[in-house]
Amino acid sequence: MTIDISDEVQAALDARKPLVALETTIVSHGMPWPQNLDTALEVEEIVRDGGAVPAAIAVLDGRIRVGLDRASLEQLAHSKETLKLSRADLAYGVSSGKPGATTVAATMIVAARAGIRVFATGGIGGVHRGAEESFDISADLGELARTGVIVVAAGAKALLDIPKTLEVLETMGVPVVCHGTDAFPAFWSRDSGLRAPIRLDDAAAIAAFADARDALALGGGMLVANPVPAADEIPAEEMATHIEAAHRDSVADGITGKAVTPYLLNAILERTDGRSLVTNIALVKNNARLATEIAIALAA
Ligand code: PSU
Ligand code: MN
Repeated sequence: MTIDISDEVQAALDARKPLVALETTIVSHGMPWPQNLDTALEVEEIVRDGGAVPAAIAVLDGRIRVGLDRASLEQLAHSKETLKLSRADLAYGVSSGKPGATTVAATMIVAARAGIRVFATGGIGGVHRGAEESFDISADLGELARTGVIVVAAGAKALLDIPKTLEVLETMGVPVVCHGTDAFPAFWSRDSGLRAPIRLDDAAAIAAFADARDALALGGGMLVANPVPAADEIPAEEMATHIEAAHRDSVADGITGKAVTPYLLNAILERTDGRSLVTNIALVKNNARLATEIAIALAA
């Protein structure tokens, strides 16, 4: 086996304690230094304070690692060489021995192997704008369809094509549960203008729904869309101009493949003078809180 589980995570698994998986692409490619490391450490603290055990996932020295110490998180946060690993190249991270951070898709794969049912992140990948030309659809969507992990995210970024993203999720049979809202959230903004496919108002209801899916052996995961707190949101109208501009730049610069999402996140960070990052950090922490509550409800 190439999966190394930390002592803390293994002890929690053995004792059937609640666990929350965490991705690391958000650390290596999603946020700048040093906010990326600070946020990763604070998110772990939020999970612990809430009564669960955090399990950050990455590939280091040819081993898949579940449960990372500070030095490992720091390495991922600092290194320009860190690979962004999804389903297609997770095993390349292992065979090459290069350090790799895991996307939502790859984190789901590893979490499921380790027996962790809940995972907190910022936003999922989805159908990109212009996908009818570029065919750029994140592997995160296919993974949600096949791997049984509950992913808590602040919806999908408005720099994606949100209507198409929701259509693909529905086609693939992935439940989209909006937490405490009738509107599907758009990452930095609370309302994408699209309706919640399913609304549930607390962790207990979400856990009961997940258990009902398991009882039916439906397979696959689910997306829990948790809106950013109102105090931290940037309204959709305001984001729209920045997103348009960032998207135009990415096309003009010929950005393709896995470079697209990190490019857009950075372009928007610059265009909002860093405000998008403040919002991003707030929503990740908010998702860690809800994921912890869901993990506890599932363990009860
Ligand atoms: N959204 C963010 N920050 C991120 C990502 C998404 O706000 O860092 C990362 C996640 O790891 C997600 C990945 O799984 O980007 C999606 O990349 P792609 O679109 O290339 O599949
Ligand atoms: Mn892509």
